[in-house]
Amino acid sequence: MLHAGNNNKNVFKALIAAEYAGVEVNPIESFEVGVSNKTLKFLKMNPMGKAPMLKTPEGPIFESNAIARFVAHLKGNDILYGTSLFEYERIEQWIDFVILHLLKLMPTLVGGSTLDWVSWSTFP
Ligand SMILES: N[C@@H](CCC(=O)N[C@@H](CS)C(=O)NCC(=O)O)C(=O)O
Repeated sequence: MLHAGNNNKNVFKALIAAEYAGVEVNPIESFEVGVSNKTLKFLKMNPMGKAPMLKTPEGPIFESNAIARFVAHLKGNDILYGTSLFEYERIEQWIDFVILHLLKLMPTLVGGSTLDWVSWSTFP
């Protein structure tokens, strides 16, 4: 069960990975940022108090990239993570490149404001 609001940009990565990997991930429809993530129950699973957070049978996972990677691996590495160490690292290489370089350019590319720049530059 994915604890996050439906319009949380950090959730899309996990949902896209889930779609490609054939994994069912269900965001909690009633999740309300600023309320649901402040409850004691949520904080016990994720002391950072941030969404998204994935509740698995083995325990909770927070940080959207970790959640996306977890989902991508669920049905076997080769579906989204290649068939060799080299392929795996090439995939990791492009994930890091997008996170560390490309996403910072998004406001410029889509004409964002200074405020957008601040929020995007702290992404993820
Ligand atoms: N690095 C984290 C960022 C998590 C984050 O900042 N989530 C925001 C929503 S996008 C949040 O939970 N805000 C609510 C709050 O801080 O109370 C991730 O990628 O999961």
